[in-house]
Amino acid sequence: MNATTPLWALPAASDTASRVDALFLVVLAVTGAVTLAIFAVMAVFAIRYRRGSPAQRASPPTQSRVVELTWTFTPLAVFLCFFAWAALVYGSFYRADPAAMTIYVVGKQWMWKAQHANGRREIDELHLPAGQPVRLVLSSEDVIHSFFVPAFRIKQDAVPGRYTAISFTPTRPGVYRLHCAEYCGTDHANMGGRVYVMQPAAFAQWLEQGPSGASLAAQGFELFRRLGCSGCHDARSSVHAPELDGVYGRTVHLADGRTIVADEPYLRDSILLPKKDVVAGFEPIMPSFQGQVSEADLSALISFLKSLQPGGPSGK
Ligand code: HEC
Ligand SMILES: [Cu+2]
Repeated sequence: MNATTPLWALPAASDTASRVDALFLVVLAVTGAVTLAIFAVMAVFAIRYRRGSPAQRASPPTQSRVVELTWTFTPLAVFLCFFAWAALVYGSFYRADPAAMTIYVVGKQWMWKAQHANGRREIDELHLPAGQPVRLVLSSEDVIHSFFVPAFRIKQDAVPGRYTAISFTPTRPGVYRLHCAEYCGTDHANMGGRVYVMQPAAFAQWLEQGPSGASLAAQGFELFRRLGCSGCHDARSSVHAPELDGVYGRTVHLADGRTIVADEPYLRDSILLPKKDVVAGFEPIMPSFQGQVSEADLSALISFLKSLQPGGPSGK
């Protein structure tokens, strides 16, 4: 899409876009039809009962239960259908395909930084393969930003201190605009860039190019040793700390009786706020790494923890 493309010609470049558009068009059609019908009836009545017309005006009806029930419950039913449909569409943004490719995206005044699993990084650009489900895990280094790609019809806040995620499948190769949709300071209007949806083969080639560094999980392993995590969490360590193999997706029993599924937000909190969710059977001796790790470090550490799956490192 370029600057001269009119808004109504905005392409639908993802599965979410088609779902949002279908809902929007049906709501527009139904409310538009009702609006036209109301204006038509108004016009008919204005003409029929105009001053001096021979219309019958004696004893107008004052009450009709059938009419009142109909105009109350028909719109209610129609709007509840819209609500249910919209809830399904909304829910689909947050239900990731198990095969989805995870990309970490960090908002920062005033840029978007992305990290792919193989270690490739980009700024104000995001390359994606067509037809492959992706899941963006968003965070922020300063204030609230909002990741907005109109051609995908997705808009998701990136909030400091926590992870948010959104899932979709890009469907149409092309170049689309990326914006920040949450006022975040002086250069907010310039915060954004381009999303490139590529054919899978071209994407695989792109991913291999560029500065060849370690994968995100390998960078995480490096940090895991450098920050001293392994000193406690290594199987040979004398410190009583949980075994981290297969931690991602595990159901964790906490000291206060709650159970929680170890997802990315949980792993994040384990590192930054270890006292928040203390694992049952362990002493709360783990120090907080708040201020010692950047958002980029966190995504590397979490990728590493996720790669510690019983099935072997996956790097997803
Ligand atoms: C001083 C020892 C120590 C260090 C250093 C340490 N941890 Fe821990 N960690 C623990 C203990 C003890 C627990 C269990 C109690 C708790 O939940 O706070 C734990 C819990 C965790 C959990 C939750 C595990 C589960 O089964 O749910 C994760 C994830 C974790 N640590 C990751 C890390 C990472 C990553 C680092 C390095 C950045 C690190 N830890 C450094 C001792 C440590
Ligand atoms: Cu912003």
